[in-house]
Amino acid sequence: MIIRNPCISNIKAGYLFPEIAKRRREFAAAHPEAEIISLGVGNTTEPILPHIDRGLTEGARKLGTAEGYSGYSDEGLLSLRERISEVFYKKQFAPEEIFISDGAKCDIGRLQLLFGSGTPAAVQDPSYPVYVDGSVLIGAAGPWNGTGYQGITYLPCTAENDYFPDLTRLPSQGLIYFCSPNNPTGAVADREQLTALVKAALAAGSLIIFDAAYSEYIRDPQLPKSIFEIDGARACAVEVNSFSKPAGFTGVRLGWTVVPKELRYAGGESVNADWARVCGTIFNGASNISQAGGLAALEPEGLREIRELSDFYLGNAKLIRTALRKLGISCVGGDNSPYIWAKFPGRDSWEVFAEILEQCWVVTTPGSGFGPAGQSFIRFSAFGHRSDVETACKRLEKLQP
Ligand code: PL4
Repeated sequence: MIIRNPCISNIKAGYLFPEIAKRRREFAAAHPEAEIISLGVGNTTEPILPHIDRGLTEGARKLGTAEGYSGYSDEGLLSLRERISEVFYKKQFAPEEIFISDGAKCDIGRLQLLFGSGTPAAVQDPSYPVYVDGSVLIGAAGPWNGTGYQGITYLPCTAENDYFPDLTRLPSQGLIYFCSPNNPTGAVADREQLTALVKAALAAGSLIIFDAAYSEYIRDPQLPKSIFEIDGARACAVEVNSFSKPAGFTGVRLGWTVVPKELRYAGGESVNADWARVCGTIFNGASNISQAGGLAALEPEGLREIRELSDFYLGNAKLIRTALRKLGISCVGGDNSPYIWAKFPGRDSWEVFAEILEQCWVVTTPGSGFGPAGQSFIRFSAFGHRSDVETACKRLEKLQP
């Protein structure tokens, strides 16, 4: 029979979110009376708001007409790429530098393929598991050495360093996955910190994959929403972003990646040209309907709706944070991000996850699933109906911190 891909054998555990779903199913099967509420996976719950919804339905309707029909749109609608440049980047990028995708996670996977198995990587610890698991799957990292995967530099981000890593440990000529606002801690790097990151990446000859999937949750006007607000970033960074969390497109699927033209490899070749080559080979473009929705989302009324929707989830975040603090549980995040990062000193994350599920019927995400520095933490997601969040907060009072 065919031999298993050894990179897959290197993966230590199941992917975090299906593992949580499995444990939820097992608990529900054993306790059919439990009315479970999820503050686990960061999955949007509220209906798409009317203007954006009209964009989507109109996009679908047009496909049924001779004048409005369209087929493949590999690199994305020109009008959408231009509008993204205008809304998010003060028009600093040409349309050829913006690639429309079916979401940030899918682009992270394709970026991993672009840089291949020989490139070392550094991650914020804790961080979104796709950076590490995807690196293992393509053979850029692994096997597991007891505390982490070989080939990955884990950069602890804790209260002690203000959730910003020690940049002296960056790999040379490697990838740096950096997510701000961070999933799971909710920490947002300030301008000074991102300037230091860009300088360090340039000095190390490394490339930053900046994940800005939660940028529309930033409310503090002093905090940068994009790595491209920082001088020098065009020579050392790509940015992935998404309509999932701001517009409720987790199921619709739409995102984008910015790859500046001046970004070069050590040998002088263009990263932008290679990215176009990789995407052209293994991706056939985002859905035309999603893109029509994305265009509506970036019109003034759509942007107002993005603000309204993200304000709603931030309202949930405030309720969760307040409830936890009232119980004496120390936590951060939730002010410029939809995640609250709560500490349970000396405890195992999965044990606390089980306790919250059993005592409160609330699903959370164990911090250790985001990296070694996440041990003893729990992530609470603010994506939920308001009544569910209120009920969950009430039930959390059963916890003994
Ligand atoms: C569960 C930092 C959530 N099945 O929807 P996309 O692909 O545009 O964006 C995904 C994404 C990208 N970057 C960051 C993210 O946190 C996410 C989504 N993360 C979470 O609970 O951490 C959903 C996870 C989903 C998944 O595996 O992505």
